[in-house]
Amino acid sequence: MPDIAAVKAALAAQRIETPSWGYGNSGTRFKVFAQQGVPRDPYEKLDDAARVHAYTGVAPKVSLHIPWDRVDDYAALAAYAKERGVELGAINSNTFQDDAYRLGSVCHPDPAVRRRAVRHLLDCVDIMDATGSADLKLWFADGTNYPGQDDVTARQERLAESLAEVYARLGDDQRMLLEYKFFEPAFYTTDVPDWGTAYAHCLKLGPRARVVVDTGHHAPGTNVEFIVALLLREGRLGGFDFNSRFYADDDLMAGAADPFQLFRIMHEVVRNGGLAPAAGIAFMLDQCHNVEAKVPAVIRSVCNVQEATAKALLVDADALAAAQRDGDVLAAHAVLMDAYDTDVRPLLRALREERGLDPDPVAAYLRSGRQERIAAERAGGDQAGWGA
Ligand SMILES: [Mn+2]
Repeated sequence: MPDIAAVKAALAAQRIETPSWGYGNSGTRFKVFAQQGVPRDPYEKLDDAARVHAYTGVAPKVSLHIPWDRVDDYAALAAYAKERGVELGAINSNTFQDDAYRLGSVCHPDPAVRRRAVRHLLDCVDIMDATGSADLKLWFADGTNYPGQDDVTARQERLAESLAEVYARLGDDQRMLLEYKFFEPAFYTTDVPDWGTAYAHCLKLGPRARVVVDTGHHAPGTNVEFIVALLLREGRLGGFDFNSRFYADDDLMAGAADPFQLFRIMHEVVRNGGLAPAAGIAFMLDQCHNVEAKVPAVIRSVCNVQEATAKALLVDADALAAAQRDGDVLAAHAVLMDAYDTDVRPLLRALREERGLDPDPVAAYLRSGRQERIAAERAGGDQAGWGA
């Protein structure tokens, strides 16, 4: 059986990165809903992220999105984060909100548009230099809507050239994380639609290019944990964008729609050594709160990832291996399900208390009165929001 002290140590060492855009206003393509107390600038987003870390103890990093988190002095922003007990994580690029990008960015048929997009990506690396961020996270909205609209192969060539230029600019301790998504906003072809395309580009680029698995970016029924196991085996999994979905890229709270899938993913992570810091896996959230309050929703997601990790750590690896070796299908499945069916909440409550944290981070945050305080303090000004 797994050693509980070792399970607790692994859980205490896990690092979950929260997204700056998870604290701002968001919505659907129909409407962005404003909430009281939402941050008005990147500094206030960091204040929120710091509270998530303070209550959970496992969320010390914050991903930024450029230009949504644009500031004059990125070193000052990094210093501000540090003062609050968090640090800046991945820099997410944005090549999908300019009019110039109607037909794509790094895959656009016009070299001038491609240059503009690459320039933005290079600017993001400059920001990484200033913030100390190690990861450049790339997702491209590039694709086509109609057969014949553009040359699919030429688009791949343009993508490869653009990525190579940015990769060459990275420092030795910086990585490129390439995210895929099977459709949307393009509906006929997408230029990085799946892990295989991302992996092929990463292989050509070099060892510091890795694939990001956003759990909401697959066709229904896709076996995401298989992709995770394969990329880990190849040393090319860079990290996760955790969120959950019922239909498409729903960006709901991680672990809300399918906690069993999150467990199966974390089982492959644990099985393949992905929790060890040396594996370099970034456990990031990418969610867009819409109808629920921001900070408690991020806390909830962090806790959900923690619960799935705890269950994965409780899998009796020896018993599982023995059952698999014996070809005992039912026994092997039962070993996995025993771990999944374990109520890990007492374990996590105990772990938090041992670390001087409240056993129930969401309740503790709500009890603190901070939500009401920021609603009053942050009245006026322009709230940060999706698309801004
Ligand atoms: Mn994502």
